[in-house]
Amino acid sequence: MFRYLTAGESHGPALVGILDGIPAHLNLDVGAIDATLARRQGGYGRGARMKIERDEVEFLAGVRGGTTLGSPIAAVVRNRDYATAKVRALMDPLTGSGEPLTNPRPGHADFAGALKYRHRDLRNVLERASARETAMRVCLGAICAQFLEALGISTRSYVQRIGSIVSPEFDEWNQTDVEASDVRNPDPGTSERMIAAIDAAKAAGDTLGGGFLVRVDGLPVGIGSNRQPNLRLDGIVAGALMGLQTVKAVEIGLGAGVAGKPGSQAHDAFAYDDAAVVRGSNRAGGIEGGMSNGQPIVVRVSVKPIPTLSKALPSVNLHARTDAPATVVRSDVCVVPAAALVGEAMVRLALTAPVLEKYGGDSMQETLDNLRRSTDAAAGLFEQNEAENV
Ligand code: EPS
Repeated sequence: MFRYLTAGESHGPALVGILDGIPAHLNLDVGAIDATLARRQGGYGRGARMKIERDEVEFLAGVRGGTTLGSPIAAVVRNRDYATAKVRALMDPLTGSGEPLTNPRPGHADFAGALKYRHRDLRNVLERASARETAMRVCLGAICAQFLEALGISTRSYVQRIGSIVSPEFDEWNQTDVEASDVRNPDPGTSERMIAAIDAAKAAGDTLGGGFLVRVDGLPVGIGSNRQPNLRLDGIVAGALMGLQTVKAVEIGLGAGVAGKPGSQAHDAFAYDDAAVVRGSNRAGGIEGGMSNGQPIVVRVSVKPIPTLSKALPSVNLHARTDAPATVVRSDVCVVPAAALVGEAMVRLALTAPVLEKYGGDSMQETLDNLRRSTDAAAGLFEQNEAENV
């Protein structure tokens, strides 16, 4: 069974992650993991905290000489902010204390979490709810990226929307154009308009949401299952993305747009091209019957504007029991570019489990052998006569 866990408060000493179930003998490129962590820290619209942090992975277990051992992988990303005396006094695990935060931010975990855990200081909720935690998800997802890439499965994304600025749709795009854009959109004109929108929101004391598209190439047919609801690949992918802070909607393929289409315009017709079965479209987004169908997986994700506004929203002071503006803390204006990278990580983490369920393997060699046998069998299925086929 493949599984992962993260722990860590936004201003505590570190973020910690455990990844259990990655086969032995995966050669890890640690530089690539750190480069992915650095990309998540970028993006136009990030706040002052990102000038303090320089996220880097440190392995504590499961890796020797740069290669996975098959044992649980334990990883740490330290919070540099914790090095300051002020933050340490607030957050030291044994002695930390400070003035309580009392005014919940509408849209944040503050209010529900305070009542749920019986915390009178909202800091005890917001520390874990903070999207700082996504640095560890990206770290673990970057390990999964290397596992999946060894199997020929790659994942990428671009930002599709920031506030009211909507990008043209790209079926194909050049990833270097995405990397060159501060808002991770491949079109320079769209990027400029998105940046201007973020500047305007910042000047108004406001925040902006938006959306991103994630695409997976190379996923073999038959990942996920129609056997039970919780095994369906669409549910697994959507659930993972909905588990990311700020995400409010996930669409696969045509998504919500399918509701208005007649059946004749909603599906992907089959045809033969020489001996190969081909499809002229990918309206299903690569998933049919809860299983991958061999086409790219295409997922669109919508995220809300973050709830920490410098021009505070109306709220209450839960201690004084009066109306009062929401707590204002240092924060970002727009996190959509970073969220796109975390979305990629969530998709990789989500796919690793059903991929391992199908191919298994305690070592990379075994997983790759199983994959090869399975794809060979699928390719030859209708070439053989029935007797050979059993
Ligand atoms: C966040 C608030 C900001 C962000 C943080 C998420 O942190 P701080 O309160 O320290 O300024 O920078 O994001 C990160 C630290 C990160 O690594 O993404 C929040 O309240 O969610």
